[in-house]
Amino acid sequence: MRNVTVLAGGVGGARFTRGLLAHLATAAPDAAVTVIVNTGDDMWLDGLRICPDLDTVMYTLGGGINEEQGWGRPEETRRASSEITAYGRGWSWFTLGDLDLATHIVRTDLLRSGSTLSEATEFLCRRWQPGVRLLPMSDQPVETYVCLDENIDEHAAGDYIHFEEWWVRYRARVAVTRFEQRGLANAVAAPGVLDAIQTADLIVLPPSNPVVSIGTILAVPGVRDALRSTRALVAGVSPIIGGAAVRGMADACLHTIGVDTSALAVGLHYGARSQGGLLDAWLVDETDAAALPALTAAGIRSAAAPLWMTDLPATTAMAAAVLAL
Ligand code: FO1
Repeated sequence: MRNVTVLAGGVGGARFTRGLLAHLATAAPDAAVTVIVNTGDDMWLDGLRICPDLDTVMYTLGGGINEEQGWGRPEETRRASSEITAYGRGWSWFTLGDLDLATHIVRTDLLRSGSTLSEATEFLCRRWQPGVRLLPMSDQPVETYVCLDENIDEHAAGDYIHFEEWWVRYRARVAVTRFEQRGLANAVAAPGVLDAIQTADLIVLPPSNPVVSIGTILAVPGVRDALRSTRALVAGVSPIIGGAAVRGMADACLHTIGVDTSALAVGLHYGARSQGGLLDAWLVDETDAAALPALTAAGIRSAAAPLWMTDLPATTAMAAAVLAL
């Protein structure tokens, strides 16, 4: 087990990867891990380039994450963002903490000086030392927008708003009709991304949001084909336990694309590699063990294990279960 590649979104992907690293430290000490991260949540805010999922993975693996929140820094203050709000600028409902702002300022400084997002990410990782190679899915901007199905505040049905506004301001409780990844047409996989998929021994789809996180990475030209042709085994971990999203509002996203909120439905949504899909294996929680026969019948090797990512031992055990599968 020398090369492991993870396709990750934010909190779920970061926490799982932390467990994976802990497990590999004993099970396969010479393994190298590459994490390909969704950049569809990225945006320009207050003149700064915000990359929520890259920062969540970097902080989580680098020891700088606010553990309760799963994003941002611990012991944060909001003095600068309060001042920005006092000017009537920015998003008052989106917390840019003072410590977190330093990351956005340094990244934006690098981007304005001509660095690519990959180069800026590598620079930031020199400080945080996440213990993985952290790759944005693309160096070209790709932003997820959602189409509102109803009027709310200053928005009307049919309007598109940035995913983060839907997610943070409205907690995904406003009905949307579709997702649009803006910029995809001009996006290419970032340097090293396709190679990390093609040369991996194992590829893991962690319990990130299958629609707006994993789904966005899969939409980058060439990624899905690389996953289909790689010699690596592709194993996924269900983000749904007992018919409910483990975290975030994945159920709202799945509903929008017409996929049931169940471990079985998401596994079938990714599909069996033997049937042109992505998965060789799919790990579900013990409460969803009833789904195993249907998954096996669909050509997806499956098993049940505890999937609540309560702490590091739990995520380490999850990683062990994936590798055993
Ligand atoms: N999530 C929230 O629920 N509220 C916030 O105010 C918020 C601010 C924020 C700032 C920087 C950042 O990197 C992430 C932030 N997040 C916030 C989390 C973010 O919405 C999610 O991590 C992902 O976008 C969804 O996977």
